[in-house]
Amino acid sequence: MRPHQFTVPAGRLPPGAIGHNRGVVRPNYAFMPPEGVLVSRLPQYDKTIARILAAPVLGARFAQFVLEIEPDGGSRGEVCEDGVQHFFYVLSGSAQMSVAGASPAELRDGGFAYVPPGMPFSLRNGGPDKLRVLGLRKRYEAIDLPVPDPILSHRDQVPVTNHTGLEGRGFQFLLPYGDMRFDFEMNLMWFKPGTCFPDVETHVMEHGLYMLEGQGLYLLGDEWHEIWAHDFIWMGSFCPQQFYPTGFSDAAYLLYKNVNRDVAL
Ligand code: UGY
Ligand code: MN
Repeated sequence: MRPHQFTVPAGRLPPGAIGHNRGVVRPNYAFMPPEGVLVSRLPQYDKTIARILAAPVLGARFAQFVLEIEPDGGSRGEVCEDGVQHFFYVLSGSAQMSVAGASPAELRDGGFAYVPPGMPFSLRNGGPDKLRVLGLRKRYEAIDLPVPDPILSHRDQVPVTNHTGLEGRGFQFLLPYGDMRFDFEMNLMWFKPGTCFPDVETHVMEHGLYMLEGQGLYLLGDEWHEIWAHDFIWMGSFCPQQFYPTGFSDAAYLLYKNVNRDVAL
């Protein structure tokens, strides 16, 4: 019998506490289902809990997190962090977002914002429901080019492309692709049922992956993991990786990837 088939009184859990934990943390990857990611509170946000998914203590060279913001909550005044870029993607609810140098905007599901290093911003819940936002912080790797401008947009404004020639793949590059001012990408990756990567990838770039829709099997190192919506994966440099969608509907994830910079020696 499976754990969810046992009837248990209110306040008790079915058996299977160990056998049904999907999460793993390894030296160069981590797979985190949301149920185990406990709550943090952050001084710069009011009426907000944060679920921190990736951080330097894990091995990642960036921080990634989900903010759950109550109505009338959000950043306390303006947030500004020297040398650090922010990226926000609205998972559900309505965000009032303002970034110095850009017109303020209301961002709904699929809306996103890029905040250049050291630029003040505010992020507030402007609706009656809880606001859920996926956030990312990354220290900017400056080169001999001006820093990027702020961006407030929506995924519907970004074309779906497919450079692979493989049926059933779709890509949305939320940040300008190939623009050397940017040192990371945030890409929506779409998969029709039956599509998968042509090869196992092994590359220097790191990933933070947030599963948005659908389900599938993810190869990390030499282990397969079953993943579905709301799961998070950190992949360190040179972590072998492959995705096989399963199920009957499209699968989609939002993928952080550090790019456009040479290896630091
Ligand atoms: O672009 C990428 O690195 C991407 N194909 N990797 C991934 O989805 N794990
Ligand atoms: Mn990859």
